[in-house]
Amino acid sequence: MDGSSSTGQVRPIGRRVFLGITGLGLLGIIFGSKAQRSVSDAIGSGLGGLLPGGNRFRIYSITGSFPNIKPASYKLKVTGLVHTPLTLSLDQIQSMPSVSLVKDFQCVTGWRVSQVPWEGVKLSDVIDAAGATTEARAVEFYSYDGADTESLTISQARLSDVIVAYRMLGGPITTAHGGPVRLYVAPMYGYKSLKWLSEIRLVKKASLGFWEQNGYPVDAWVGNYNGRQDAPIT
Ligand SMILES: Nc1nc2c(c(=O)[nH]1)N[C@H]1C(S)=C(S)[C@@H](COP(=O)(O)O)O[C@H]1N2
Ligand SMILES: [Mo]
Repeated sequence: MDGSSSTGQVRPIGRRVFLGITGLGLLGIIFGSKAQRSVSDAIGSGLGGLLPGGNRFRIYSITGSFPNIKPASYKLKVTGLVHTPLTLSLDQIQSMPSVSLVKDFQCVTGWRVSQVPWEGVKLSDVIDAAGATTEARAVEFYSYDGADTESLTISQARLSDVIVAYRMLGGPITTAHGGPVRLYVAPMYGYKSLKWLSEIRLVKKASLGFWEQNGYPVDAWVGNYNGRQDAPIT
């Protein structure tokens, strides 16, 4: 499996197991501890032990493996209802105006990581670089894993805390966390933050993404979920 050599004793739970025996609650594909970067490791926060779940990311992959993408060969396509379809290299993305955010990351299954530093470019700037046509009402996202898909409405996609991220936790986004480039949709549950982003496609109406086909809400605002109250991401 790509990435296993750098992550120690990794034992991913992949798609076959999920489809065979689990529901979404167990889809959490939890890798060995070396694959996880906690905020306390990365930025020296002492909060980790106080939060349920230990303030740690769980590393998720629907496929049970990681696409291994060299930063120098990474490409992001912007397609669909745009005036100028684009294929952007990592250098080109990084030469656009950048934004830095420090915000919590909340998975719908309950774990939360506080005050994660993120850096990237606004999704709305990427959309504007290609020029959405007036017909474009939604945005679909595709992953180099060939499995995960997501979507947002055009107005959600234009929020200033929805970014095409290339740094998190104080460094380049690792392969396990979806590098070189992933989405970070701050106000929504973590399943919207698609990893190994390959394509942004402007459409009239979005088709259901992977997690939505499996029962998660299309509008994933962090808040009340299944009776659990999650503090909004501010
Ligand atoms: N390509 C891809 N992106 C994904 C997922 C996935 O399995 N594959 N899992 C999602 C879910 S449910 C969460 S909570 C976050 C977890 O991010 P992490 O693996 O960096 O902790 O990634 C999201 N993006
Ligand atoms: Mo999640």
